[in-house]
Amino acid sequence: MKNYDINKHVTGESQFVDDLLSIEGMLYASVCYSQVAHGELLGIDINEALKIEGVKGIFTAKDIPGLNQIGGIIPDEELLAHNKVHFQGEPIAIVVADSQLVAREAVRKIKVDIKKLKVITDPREAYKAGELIVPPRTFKLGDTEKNWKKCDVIAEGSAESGGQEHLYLETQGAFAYPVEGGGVKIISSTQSPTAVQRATARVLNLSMHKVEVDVLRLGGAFGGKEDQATAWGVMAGLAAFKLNKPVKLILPRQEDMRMTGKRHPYSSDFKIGLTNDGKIICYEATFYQNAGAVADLSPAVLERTLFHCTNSYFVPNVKATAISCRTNLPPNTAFRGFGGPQGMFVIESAIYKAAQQMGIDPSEIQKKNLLDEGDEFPYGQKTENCHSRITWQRAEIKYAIEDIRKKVEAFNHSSDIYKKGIAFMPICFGISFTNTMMNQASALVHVYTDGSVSVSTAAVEMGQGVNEKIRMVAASIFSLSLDKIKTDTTNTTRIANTSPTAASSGADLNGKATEQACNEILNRLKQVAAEMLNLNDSSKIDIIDEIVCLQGSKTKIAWNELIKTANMKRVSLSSQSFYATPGIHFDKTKEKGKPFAYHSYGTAIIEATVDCLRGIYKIDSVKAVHDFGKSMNISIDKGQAEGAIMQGLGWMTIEEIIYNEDGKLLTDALSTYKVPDIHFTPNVQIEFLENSENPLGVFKSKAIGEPPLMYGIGAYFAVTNAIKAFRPGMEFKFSAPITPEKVLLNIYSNIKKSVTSA
Ligand code: LUZ
Ligand code: MOS
Repeated sequence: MKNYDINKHVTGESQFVDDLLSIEGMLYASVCYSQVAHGELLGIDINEALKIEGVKGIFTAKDIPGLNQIGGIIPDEELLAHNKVHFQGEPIAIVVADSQLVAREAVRKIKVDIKKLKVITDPREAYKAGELIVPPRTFKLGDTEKNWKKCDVIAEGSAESGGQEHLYLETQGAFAYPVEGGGVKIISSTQSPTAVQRATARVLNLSMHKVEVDVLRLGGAFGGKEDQATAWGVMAGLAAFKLNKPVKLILPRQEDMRMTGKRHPYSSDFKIGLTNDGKIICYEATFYQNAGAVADLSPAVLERTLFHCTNSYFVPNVKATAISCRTNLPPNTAFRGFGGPQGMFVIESAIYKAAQQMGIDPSEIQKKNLLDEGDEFPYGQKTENCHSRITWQRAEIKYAIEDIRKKVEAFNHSSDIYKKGIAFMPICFGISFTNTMMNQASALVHVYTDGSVSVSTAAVEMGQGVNEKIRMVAASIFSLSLDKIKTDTTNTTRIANTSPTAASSGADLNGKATEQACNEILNRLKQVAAEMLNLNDSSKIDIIDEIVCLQGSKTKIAWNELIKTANMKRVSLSSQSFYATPGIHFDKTKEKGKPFAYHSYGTAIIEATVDCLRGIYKIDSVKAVHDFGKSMNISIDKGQAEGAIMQGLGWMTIEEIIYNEDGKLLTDALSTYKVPDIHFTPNVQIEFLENSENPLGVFKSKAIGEPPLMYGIGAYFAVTNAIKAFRPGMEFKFSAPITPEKVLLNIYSNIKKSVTSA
C-alpha cells in the first residue's frame, strides 16, 4: 500500500534535476535579476562580467530569437526584462559559465541602470490606480439587495490573508541540451511539461515538435511549478540552443524565494445577514487579490475564490466580486487550493463576526447552514451526493465534541494565563480545473513481450503518489502484480498537449485515461485467449491473477503465454487513450454552469492553547472526518491529508511573507520565514467517511491533493476563540497569519483601557 518511491527517497536513490549525471561539456547558468521593484531599464553593462574566465555567454532580451514572451493566460510576461522592470527579482540576464560559482560571480559583475518609478505593493492601492490584470468578476445568486431587510443581524467587516512560500524541497530548475536538427530537449522540474514546451518554442522560434520536455519527478511543487517552472526551463533551453551545449540552471534557495511568486495575499470586505436563529440570508463580499506584476495564473485563481466564497454553506442570496490587482511584487501564482482557501477564510470571518454580535458560538451558525442535497451554489451547480452534514455529524460523534467542550471549559475555568479554544472547519472543494478545456488527459500503455507493462501519462509525480495510483489502475485492469507495471517519465513526445498536473485532478484524469487504454489492450487479449481456447466468444473470459480464466475457473494459459501468443498473431500490445471529464461546462457571460465533476467534503475540529501573556500558542489537535470516496491507497491519501493540513495550518498561523514598501522581500530565508516543523505538529487524526463511493473519480475514489489544506483555516479561529476566553468581548481584526506577535497585539493593543478598568 505504500508509495513505491518511498524507499528510493529514503536511500537517496531518487533522482531530481540537479542529480542528473553531468555530461561532457556541461555548463551552468545563473540569473541576474532586478533589485528594483519598478523602473525603466536604461542599460545593462555586461563587459566586466564577460571578462571573467570561464564565462561562456551572457544573454539578455535582445538575444532572444523568437518572442520574449512566456505569459500563460495573458501574454504580459517577458522572459527577460526589456524596457522596464516590474518587480524585485525579475530576470534581466542569463549568465552561462563552466561552473556555478563562476556564473554567480559574473552575475554580480553585471551593471544594471534603472530609473526608479513609483512602487505599489498594496492591492487596494493598485485598484484605486486602475491597475487591474483583468476586469472584475461577480457571481450572484438570488438578490441580496432585496433581502437585507429580512435579516435580523447584519455583520460587516474586512479580512486579510497573507501570501505563502511554496518551499518545495527541490528548488526550481531545468537541464537542457541541444538535439540534432536544431531542437532542444529539456529536463524540467515542472508540473506542466507542455507549458515549458510551448513557451520554449515561442521564445526560440521553433515549432513545438522540436522541443521535447521530460519530467522524472519533482521534489514537491504545491502549485509553484504549475506556471512558474516555465521561465527556468525556457532559460536553460535558450542557453543550450545558443551555445549548442548542455546547460543546467538550478535556483539557489534564496533566489528561488526572491524571484518566484507565492500564494496570493487577499484583502477583502464582507457583509453577512442572518435571522435571529442563525440562518444565513445574505452574503456579499469583495475580494482584492494581490496578483503581483503580471497575470501568471491570477485570473484562474481569482475565479476559484468566487467558486468557493460560500465554502460548505448554502446561502440563498449571494453577491461576490473579485478583483485582480496589479502590484510590483513577483507574480503570485497557483498554490494548493488555488484561491479557494482565500475565499473560504472570508466567509468564516464573517460567520465569526456575526456569532460575536449574536453572542453565540460560530459553530452554531456553521452547522445550521451546511449544504444539503440539491442546494445551489452561487455559480448554478447543485450539490449531488452532498457529504457536508454527514461529515459534520460524524466528526461530532467520533471525536465526542461534548467531552471536548467540557474539557476546554474546565481548563479555561482553572487557568488564568493559558486559554484553550475550539473551532470547527467544514470544507467543500470543487474538483475539476475551473477552465473546462483543461480537463483532459491521455495515456500510452505498452505491454512488452515478456509481459511487463509500461505506462506513460500526463501526470507528473511530485511526491503525491500519482504514479503509484496509476500503477494500481493498470495492475487492477490487467490483474497483474504491481511489480509488472512501471510508470514512465512524463514526456511531451510520448504524451502531447497536456494539462498541468494540478487542481487535485492528476489521478482522476490520468487514471481514467490509463483505465481506458488498459481496457482496450485487455479486450484484444481476451479475443486472443478465446482463439487459443477455440471459442468464438470472448465474453466469458477474464484474466485473474495473471491466469486466463473461463467463466471464473482457471485455464492453463498464463499472462506471459497470452502476451507471446498475441505478439505471434500480430495483435497490438499498445494503446493510447484520451479522457475528457464528461458533463462539465461553464458560461462566463452568465457566470453559471456545472464547472465541477464533483465536490470533496469534510469537517475538522481544531483545538489550540494560547499563552495569553506571551502570545505564543500551540495547535493541540486537528481531528477530521474526510470524504476520500473509496480510497485507492489509504497510506497515500492519509499522507496527502496530513501534509495539506500542516500546510494550511502554517499559512494561517506562523508563515508570514513580508515585503517592504520598496517591494523587497524581507522574509527570504528560513531564518525569517517560519514554517511548521515537527514540534509545531499537532495531534492529527483523520477518519475516512464510510460508505462513500464516487462514480466520477478513478476507481470510485475522490481527489485528495488540495481539499484538506482548508482545515487549517480552523486553526485561526481556534486561536481567536482561546483569546476570546481570556478577553471576552474583544474585537478582532481578521488578519491571517495570526502570528504570536499578532496574538499579543490583539490582546494588548488597548491595554491601557483594560488595565485601568481592572
Ligand atoms: N490550476 C488551474 C489549478 O489552472 N485551474 C484550476 O482550476 C486549478 N485549481 C486548483 C489548482 N490548480
Ligand atoms: Mo495546483 S495549486 O493544483 O498547481
